[in-house]
Amino acid sequence: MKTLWQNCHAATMAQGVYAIIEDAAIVTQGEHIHWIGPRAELPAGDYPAVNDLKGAWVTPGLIDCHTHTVFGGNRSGEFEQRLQGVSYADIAAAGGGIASTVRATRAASEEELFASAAKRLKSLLRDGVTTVEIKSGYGLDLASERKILRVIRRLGAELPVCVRSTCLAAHALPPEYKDRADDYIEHICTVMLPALAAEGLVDAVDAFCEYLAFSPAQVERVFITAQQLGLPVKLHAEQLSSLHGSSLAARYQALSADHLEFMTEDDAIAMAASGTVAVLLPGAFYFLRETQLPPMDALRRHGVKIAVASDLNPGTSPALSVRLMLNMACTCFRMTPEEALAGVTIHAAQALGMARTHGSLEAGKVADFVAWHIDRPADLSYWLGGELEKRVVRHGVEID
Ligand code: DI6
Ligand code: FE
Repeated sequence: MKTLWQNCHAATMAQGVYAIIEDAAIVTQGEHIHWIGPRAELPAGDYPAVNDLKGAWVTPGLIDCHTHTVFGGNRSGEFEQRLQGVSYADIAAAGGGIASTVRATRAASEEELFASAAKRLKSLLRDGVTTVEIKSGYGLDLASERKILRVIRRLGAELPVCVRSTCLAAHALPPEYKDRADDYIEHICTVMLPALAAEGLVDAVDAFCEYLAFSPAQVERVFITAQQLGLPVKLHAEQLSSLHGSSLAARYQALSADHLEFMTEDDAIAMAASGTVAVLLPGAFYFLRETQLPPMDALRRHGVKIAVASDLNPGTSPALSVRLMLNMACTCFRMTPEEALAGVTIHAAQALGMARTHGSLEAGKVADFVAWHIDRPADLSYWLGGELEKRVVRHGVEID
């Protein structure tokens, strides 16, 4: 059955720009967009269901392409300590930081992890998110990573959102492998990834390439294993220092390299050549009070596609709003509202390998869209948080 949605304007985001259609009409059929264009050109036909969008602006459903939504505990206590003058290094030496989240995550039941992650995910959904990527990476042993990945799958099954799962076993060194990083990488490649992939729990593989995490050589071993398993790769790269992880990611045709504050122009050239998306994470930049900006000019000049994501995690980006990330991308990174919106739609879809079916309003794509009661698309980057009046359509059906 065909459904007509009309009395709206559309920012279709095709080709990564607004590509506005004023006084648009959208015809959905089942889960897909059947036709979209100016209402004056609507094909004659029988539309048994007609929805009046009352002048709303329609955009693709938002896509948050980098989150760590599933974790135990939280670190607001550490945040408070740091503001009282305790250093990050002192906190880490006392067993805090990422290690404390790993302990809390290992101790939590699948049920507890699901309940806490569902609350956070619902918060993201209130911003019109219809697709989200969630990483493991706070378990760091086979059973705990499996537990997280199963929660990620269950979130996708039970909440009205398409969920992509990424295995980030190479996030940090677990305590039982202290001073044995190569052995842990070996364990990931020979035991964890093959088992988790065989169980159908993994859509992509990620790693943290950083002097305080894993070296490019170690990351490369993870990438080779992922490719043998037929899984696409992504990388946390150039967040705190320049190890050229983003160039390494490009060599492995990574879907994305993420963070990138310390990347070089040569890294940008390599990413442009391989079509690797630059995922910028303004929440982490802001929360860490980073001052090194990602090289926006080089990314633009070389035509690297830029996505924006929340990085929702307990240590460096406790961000529960994607629209707030749009504002931060504009204020912190000087992205335009148009670039920022492309960053949470079509370019985010590309960062997940889903651009053929998601991320823009085009005939043939999945009918995931949001009708916003706003004056113009820039309002999505303009307002700082809060909630905007909107209607969300997922797979052609309106959801609450
Ligand atoms: N980069 C980050 O900012 C987070 N992970 C990563 O790879 C930090 C995670 C944490 O501190 O819990
Ligand atoms: Fe991250």
